[in-house]
Amino acid sequence: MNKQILNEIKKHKTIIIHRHQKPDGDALGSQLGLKEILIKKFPDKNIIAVGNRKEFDKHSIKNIFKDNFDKVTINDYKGSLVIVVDTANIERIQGEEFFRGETIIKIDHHKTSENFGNIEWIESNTSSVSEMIARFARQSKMEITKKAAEYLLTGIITDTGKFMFNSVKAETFEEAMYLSKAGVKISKIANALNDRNINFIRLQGKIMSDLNFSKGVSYYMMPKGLHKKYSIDYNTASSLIFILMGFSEANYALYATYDSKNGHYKASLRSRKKPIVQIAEEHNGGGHEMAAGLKIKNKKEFEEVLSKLKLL
Ligand SMILES: [Mn+2]
Repeated sequence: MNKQILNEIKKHKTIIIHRHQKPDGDALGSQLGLKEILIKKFPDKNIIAVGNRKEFDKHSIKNIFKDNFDKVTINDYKGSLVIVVDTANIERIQGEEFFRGETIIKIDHHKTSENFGNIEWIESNTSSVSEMIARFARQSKMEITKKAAEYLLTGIITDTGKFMFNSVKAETFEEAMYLSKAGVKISKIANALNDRNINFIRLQGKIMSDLNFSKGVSYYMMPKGLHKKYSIDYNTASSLIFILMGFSEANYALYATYDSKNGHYKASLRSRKKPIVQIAEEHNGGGHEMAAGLKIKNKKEFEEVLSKLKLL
């Protein structure tokens, strides 16, 4: 797979890298890390990263990923290679012109998947796409600059819950070791990710005291607009499921916040026991075996998902 991808990279003058909307550390880490590595190896190529900083300017990862994104025109796509990272389905791709690429490569680690690439490299057992990119660069003997290493390591750290998730293997540490040898300061990443204000802590406290717990399932449906009372933006508010899994009796968690832009509840599922991805798939979602996302219409559907979890 490495060789095939490297050949495509060599063949194309313009390489356009896409990732998913509302990016997390892994989406940005793999996108911008790959861009850095390719610029270093192929200085004459036109390497473009699609997106904008607005998508994550309220998220602590903005402290790590400081690059501006590139302007891209329809002309750029002519004869180009498009690489889409960390994105399982077309709907989630940031940048709707991606399909105009001459060749499309998908690099992903999600379990649920929709085919859209001419070449698809999917490792659903690997911790992060950042880990895949690090291995690809290392095995292809491409130099990983300090900046690229910092990006990729941030991707690995965020997608593995700081090396605590099931997806962490010896290979994850192996790549982390190579990346840290490039001179990355772990404390810099830690400080950047710990950028939390008092409002954020207070909202966490509210969720901790109001969450429900029964039969091993921890669950919470945030009242519409509650996060605004704490001056916390929607994207941050919708990412707090870790609070529900923050105690040992919680085998499963279901967390939902109202997405007023799209008119539905955005929900997350987590498990410490049995896979839950199939439940997410039954409710307009998908993801990983033990961590998945879904869309829920109303309270009734929330209760439906909840009863499925309690029956596991
Ligand atoms: Mn990922």
